[in-house]
Amino acid sequence: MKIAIVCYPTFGGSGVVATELGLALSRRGHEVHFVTYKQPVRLETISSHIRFHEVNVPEYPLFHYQPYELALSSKLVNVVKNYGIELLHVHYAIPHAYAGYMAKKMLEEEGINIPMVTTLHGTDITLVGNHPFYKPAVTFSINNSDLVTSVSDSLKEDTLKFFDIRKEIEVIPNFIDVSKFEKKAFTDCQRELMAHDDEKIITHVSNFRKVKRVEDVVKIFFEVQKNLKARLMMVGEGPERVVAEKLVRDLKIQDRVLFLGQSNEIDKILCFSDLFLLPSETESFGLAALEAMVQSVPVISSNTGGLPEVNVGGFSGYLHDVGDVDGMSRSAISILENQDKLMKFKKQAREAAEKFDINNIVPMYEELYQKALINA
Ligand code: GMT
Repeated sequence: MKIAIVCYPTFGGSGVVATELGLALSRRGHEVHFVTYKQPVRLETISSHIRFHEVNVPEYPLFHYQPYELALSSKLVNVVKNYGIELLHVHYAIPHAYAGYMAKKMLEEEGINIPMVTTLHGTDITLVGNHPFYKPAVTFSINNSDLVTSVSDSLKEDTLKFFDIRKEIEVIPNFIDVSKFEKKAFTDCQRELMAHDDEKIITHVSNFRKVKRVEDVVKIFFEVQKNLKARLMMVGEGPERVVAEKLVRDLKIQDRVLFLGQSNEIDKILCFSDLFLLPSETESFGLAALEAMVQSVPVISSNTGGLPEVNVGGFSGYLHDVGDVDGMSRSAISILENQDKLMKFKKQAREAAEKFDINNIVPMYEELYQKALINA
């Protein structure tokens, strides 16, 4: 099948999922065309089955805001026509579902009927899409997609709660390539560069937005390091990084906390981590938690949104109410201070991640595409 995937190319979870899906589909013989404004960060391999089409928005003095949706929908029309694309798969409703719908309509004028699948990822529904500025357009583009998926049951419920949706929403969870982590391929894990043998390594990875509650991460770590020797790795970039850095200085724990910025080596960092913290305000799925779990890193998270569908309480880690820093600190200490318990949770975290193996999930998308083509 020839599929065009529209996604954000940056470090966000939706872009990562879209890119990994495209790569997996190409390995299964499909031809995948990525259409976005920059080469997606995880799109390292270009092959005859993978193409990248850059969307350019020329500057013009009249434009206060660059009309990206217009450029994207025009690009989609050209890519569909020039490469014989059979299906559009747009990730993140804003503005991709809207632009995809416009492309679909323009193509219809030329006698080309192309089905569009929209995958909802989280903030496009819970934080941004729900805003009155966007809500009518988001509702319209979801209702006018041929098929709609969400990455968790919780996100499906939120979508039905916040929007007037007439469409069926199919839940297809995010996934991970378990085989990639089968053997400890990272012999160069180099834990010793980061911490001494008697220190535990705690990690947080995010885009450092308010919703991630990075101050809670620092506060939890502050409590943990009072009880045992530990270091905190803060990975990612975003507006809340300065806030977290200030708190670290105020608490005088600079020598134990490392801010690593955006990294292409997340696998390597997780490889030597003992515990992962994700105390988010809301999280439709929590791909970062799954990426930790597959590397046998237990997770302390909030119990919000789709997180309980990923992090199994008392098994792969612990979940607490949003903002319950004391509870999260106690759970973190209870895992880290007891080596047997840590080993047990590490094994269990990996076990819980296996349910989301890529080989279980990608065929669900293929089936959905077939359904879309039949109904088109
Ligand atoms: O976490 C973010 O703010 C980025 C956002 C995105 O679109 O990249 O992440 C959302 O989609 C991910 C992939 O499906 C999910 O794993 C994240 O939980 C979700 N983020 C939120 O719901 C806050």
